[in-house]
Amino acid sequence: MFFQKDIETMSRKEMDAYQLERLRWTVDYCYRNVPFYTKRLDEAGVTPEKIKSVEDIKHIPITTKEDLRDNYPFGLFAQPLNKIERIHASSGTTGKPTVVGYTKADIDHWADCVARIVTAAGATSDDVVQISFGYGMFTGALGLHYGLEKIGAAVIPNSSGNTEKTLMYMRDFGTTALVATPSYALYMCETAKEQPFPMSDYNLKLGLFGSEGCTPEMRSEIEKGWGLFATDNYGMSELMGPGVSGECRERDGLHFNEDYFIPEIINSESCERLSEGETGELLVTTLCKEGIPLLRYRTRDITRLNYEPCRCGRTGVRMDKVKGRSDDMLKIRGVNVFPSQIESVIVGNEQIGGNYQLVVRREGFYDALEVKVELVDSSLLESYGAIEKLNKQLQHDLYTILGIRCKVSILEPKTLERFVGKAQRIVDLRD
Ligand code: DLL
Repeated sequence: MFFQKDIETMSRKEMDAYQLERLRWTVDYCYRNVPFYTKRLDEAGVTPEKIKSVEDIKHIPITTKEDLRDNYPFGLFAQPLNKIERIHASSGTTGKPTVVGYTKADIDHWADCVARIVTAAGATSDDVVQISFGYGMFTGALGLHYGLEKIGAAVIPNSSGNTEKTLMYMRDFGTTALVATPSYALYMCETAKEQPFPMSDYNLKLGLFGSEGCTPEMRSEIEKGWGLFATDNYGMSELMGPGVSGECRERDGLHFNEDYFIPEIINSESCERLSEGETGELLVTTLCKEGIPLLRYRTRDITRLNYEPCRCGRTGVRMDKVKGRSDDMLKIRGVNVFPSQIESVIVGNEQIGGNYQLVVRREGFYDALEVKVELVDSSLLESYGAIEKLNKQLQHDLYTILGIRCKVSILEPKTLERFVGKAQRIVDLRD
């Protein structure tokens, strides 16, 4: 079993001492190997000697995605390419991707981080795991792949797409665990139910989901559909990929791999550090990375940290499920709207499916939000009264949760696009 007790149950005092040593190492390593950081740290007057406690991290300048883009492709690498064993890139849809490189040690550490988290989620060497993330530049598939191999699971690298074949492998190989985005796991379930095979032909017990948000309502829909136990896994290519944090069986926050990463929470607008327990944007500093170490990297993800030990016995800090991103948070008529809030209303309604699309338009001086949803049963369309009632109900529920009115369009089943990777739910038609 890949439970690293000495690290995972360390006291806060021991972890602080460990992190302090690694933080000093990282600052020094960045200073010596990355000209971008030499300049940044000089400007800020930060030297490793000035870091006397983990708290002193606040004096280090913040690194952003723009810094990575400005230094595209390899400008922030701390090692020459002959020391780099693997290159990945982010899955961003706009502009140049952010490129990351891993040394041999980075790849080993990455596998350890993932192995720890999937073990906490309940995966073992008895599992047959199907990886339905896209293999390629995306870190999700290979990250989980190496971590699961490390714990001795039988890994099926079937990638995303070709859903019918994926389902055939799942039935024929007796797959016990599925790795996918939650939206793809739901779509796979929808497809499985349309096929002439009973759901009892599947043997799934564990879902290792991640790479995008998933509301509790959507998670329970996936769990009911497949009859599995689902955990949430968080990560980011710039930091490593999956393996930054993940849920254990208690599912009471995502355990952070604190010996590899220091998390902080800041206010997205002022960039001020927030106190323990406050919700804000996650900043992460890598502690062991050689290929591309990052100091105080802005993730744009909104969450909260909890330093209480977990019921599972692990003592490290846990982060809440990501509430949304500060940059895909929609501002509608001055109100902050997170797609996850809308998702919780949609998935909680039994007459409509889990797929939805949010369209934002400018109407006159105002922003208007349209929420497109799909019916589960198309026969409802025959009753105008029933559709009208459902529409009013959804508008009311959305208003209650968002505090703004929006238009609801109820569509026939399976009209909206399906995604095999991260779902793209927002269509913003404002300039
Ligand atoms: O999505 C890494 C990953 C792969 C994590 C597989 C977990 C499982 P990127 O493609 O660089 O990396 O996207 C990173 O995805 O900043 C979040 O906004 C979002 N994200 C990742 N995991 C979660 C999650 C991978 N569990 C960006 N919940 C991050 C919500 C998530 N959002």
